[in-house]
Amino acid sequence: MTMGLGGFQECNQLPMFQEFTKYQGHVTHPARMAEYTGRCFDRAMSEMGPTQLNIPRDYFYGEITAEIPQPARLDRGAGGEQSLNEAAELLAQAKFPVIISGGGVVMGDAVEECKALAERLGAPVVNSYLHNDSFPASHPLWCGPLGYQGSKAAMKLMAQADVVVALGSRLGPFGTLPQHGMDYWPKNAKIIQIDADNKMLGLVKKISVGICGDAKAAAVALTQRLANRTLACDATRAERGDKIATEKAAWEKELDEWTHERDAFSLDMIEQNAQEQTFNGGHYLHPRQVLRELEKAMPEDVMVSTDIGNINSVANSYLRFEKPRSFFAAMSFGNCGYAFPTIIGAKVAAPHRPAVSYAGDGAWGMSLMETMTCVRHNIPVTAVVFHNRQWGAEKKNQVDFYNRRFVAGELDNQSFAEIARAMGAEGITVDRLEDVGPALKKAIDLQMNHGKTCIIEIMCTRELGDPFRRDALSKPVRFLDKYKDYV
Ligand SMILES: Cc1ncc(C[n+]2csc(CCOP(=O)(O)OP(=O)(O)O)c2C)c(N)n1
Repeated sequence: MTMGLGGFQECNQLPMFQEFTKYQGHVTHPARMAEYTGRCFDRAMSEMGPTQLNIPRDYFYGEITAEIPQPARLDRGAGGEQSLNEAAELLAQAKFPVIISGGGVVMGDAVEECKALAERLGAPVVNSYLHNDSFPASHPLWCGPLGYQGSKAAMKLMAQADVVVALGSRLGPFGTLPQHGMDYWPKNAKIIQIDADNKMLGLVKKISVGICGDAKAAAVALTQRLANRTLACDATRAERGDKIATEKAAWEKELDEWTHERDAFSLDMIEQNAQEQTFNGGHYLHPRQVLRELEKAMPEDVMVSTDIGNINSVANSYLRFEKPRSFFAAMSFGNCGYAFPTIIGAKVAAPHRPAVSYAGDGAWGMSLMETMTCVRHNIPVTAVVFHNRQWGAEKKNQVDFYNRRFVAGELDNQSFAEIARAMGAEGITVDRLEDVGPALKKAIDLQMNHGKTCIIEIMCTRELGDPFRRDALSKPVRFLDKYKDYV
């Protein structure tokens, strides 16, 4: 009633949220409350994103008689006949097909159907960026994630593809840009893209066939079309299987041996760390070694959320899952402070599953107060904090593009384990490699059998992995004399 008159906390909310929502329902009359509420839920499902229901405050009170709308859910189906037939034809001729299993496979419960298609083709399956739970890691055809800090095996196999099936994937830039010095995207390959949102088809990468459909139904339709035919790739199934196994073994070996970053800055940091006082007689640990130990100690059926930061990005190579809805990454939102609240939400939704969040110490500073939420509301989770005493991802840009002129990159923190204990949770500080796995196991036991939240802070070296977007930054150009000394 008083809108526009400058009341307490008044602001125009609809334009604020417009950019982040797929639909905004503004209730214009109390009698339409149920209708708008139902529509917001329906649109969130059909548009696959958040919607906003805006209720003027005075409509919170009073009585109405309304029909409660039934949820309306889209039956998307497999896609158009013609595009499915064209895709099947391309696949029948393919000599080295590769499948990208994307977020649509997770959202559409399509892992089994993706598996059936992959097995019919004998095709390697790579996860799209940060959708590491879109295909079981124990499957012989699984090759790991594409893109930023992803699997070299996935990228090397991708580079050989003559036909690519992007199943439920936007093919976003982070998952297709060059990585590990490899420009792996197969420029001459025919791309079949399947997405439930037609606006994603051909948006980032040029495609040969676009299928607007449900990932599960489309995978079934393609597998059916290929079931009783001889495919060009049938003859090389065993040979391609060997290639997949060889590339995967080579990547695992490389990861085992990759205990330090290999650039000049990291070497300097290793030296500096050696000179630094060690922690309680322990050591600062290299992030890659820590991530490998955590991977080995992960419990079955785990849910993991990751934050935004350098170590969290490197974690991509070490996070493997057996079933969907297990990995919750910040994706292209890229917001620091994301992982901990997210895993708290996941734990509430699935209390029977172990829940683990990863965060750097900077991002942890943005979210650690939620430890009290866990304690107060009995939501036991496990948080791993990579305590490298810096805003690493930002520093990496200052190393690569600003000649190591660090601006506000250092974080000399207090003990996060002690802060956790002060908030009523358990806290463990890890400064020896052999303690990483046991610390995680102990924290999971506390979570699952004693209802306790535990924060594990792991003392890490200041070494830094590859940056987010080499393509998005360039060296500064200095025009003024006073800046000439700065390269
Ligand atoms: C809310 C928010 N603020 C700032 C950033 C920019 N940012 C991206 S990564 C990063 C550094 C993260 O540092 P830390 O959590 O300590 O992890 P590290 O990089 O050292 O592993 C920052 C500040 C962001 N993505 N989100």
